Amino acid sequence: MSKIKYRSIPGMITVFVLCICHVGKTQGNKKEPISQPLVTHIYTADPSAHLFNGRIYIYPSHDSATGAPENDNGDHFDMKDYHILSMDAIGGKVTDDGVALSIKDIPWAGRQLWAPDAAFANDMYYLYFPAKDKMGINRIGVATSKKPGGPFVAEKEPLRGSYSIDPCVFKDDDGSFYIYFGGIWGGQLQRWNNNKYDSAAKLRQPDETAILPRIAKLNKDMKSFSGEVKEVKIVDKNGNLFKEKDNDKRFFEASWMHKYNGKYYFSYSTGDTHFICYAIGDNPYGPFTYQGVVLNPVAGWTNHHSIITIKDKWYLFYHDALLSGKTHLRNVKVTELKYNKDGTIQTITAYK
Ligand code: FUB
Repeated sequence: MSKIKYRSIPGMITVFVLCICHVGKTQGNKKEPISQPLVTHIYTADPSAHLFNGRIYIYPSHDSATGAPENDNGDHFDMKDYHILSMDAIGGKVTDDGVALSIKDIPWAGRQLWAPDAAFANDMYYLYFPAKDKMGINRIGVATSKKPGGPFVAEKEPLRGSYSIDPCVFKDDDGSFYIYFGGIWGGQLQRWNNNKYDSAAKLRQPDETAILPRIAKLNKDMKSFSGEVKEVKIVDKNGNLFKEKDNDKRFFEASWMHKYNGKYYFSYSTGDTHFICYAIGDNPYGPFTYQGVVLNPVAGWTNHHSIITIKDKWYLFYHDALLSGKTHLRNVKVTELKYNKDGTIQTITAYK
């Protein structure tokens, strides 16, 4: 997520232009959103959806206006707890199971509970979440519950060897679990090279290869990494890695993995260009070959999603800031996702 540039002058202009475009689309030109917020009693974002016991569970960030100042560190994304949403079917009544985990109950966390994900294994539900530790370094934690809607109890320490933001936990058909993570700019991924932290490390220059998301296999305990954290290669059709200047295609944040017809689909946000893109590979580690756009930019600055199948249909869960008009106060939504015969995804625009 942008913690710096979209608060700089060019970034502010980008946000302003995007807002104007969306207002124009949704009001001036009488364009309407294709989906309504799933809930409006709280602001929610970054929806990671799963089907557990035949019920749809959505693990979102819980946006709130805490009055934290807007600054280069993104302090106004000051989320303090998680609420889990669930429903029997798409279009059905959405239930909010209340506070599932609060930052005050996470011993290692300092602030900012950002985009989470969840998994089921060992007769237990695992909630994976990023937060800044007490030193201000983004780490990924895990919490457990016997129920998919929580409440969850956090481990005393973050996952050993974890860093940055936006965990996505994927279960492969052989029962192995993998965790994808990372986010540049405010997500601090640029500070991690060869899994070592350098607080002074800078963002890449336009002609340098883009920073890559990360993957680790999870051990059976679901609370530790099996082996080293690796980079996930996203390449163009010629097998070349993207450069930083390819910022309409290169990885920024919001990893998601799903499998379709035996292929691995890695999708992600391009951040400062606001697309959800995807790339296809033959195994969980990649490389993944860039294919195109899943979701065009939405109202607000951030774009973050998940993709799951329910009863032979596929769905995209996403968020936008149409209702509040404020980048840090978002609402989660869902719409159907369709494939072409060749396995490519039909691009979605969230406004008619
Ligand atoms: O919600 C906080 C952050 O905003 C997430 O971690 C990013 O993916 C962006 O959506």
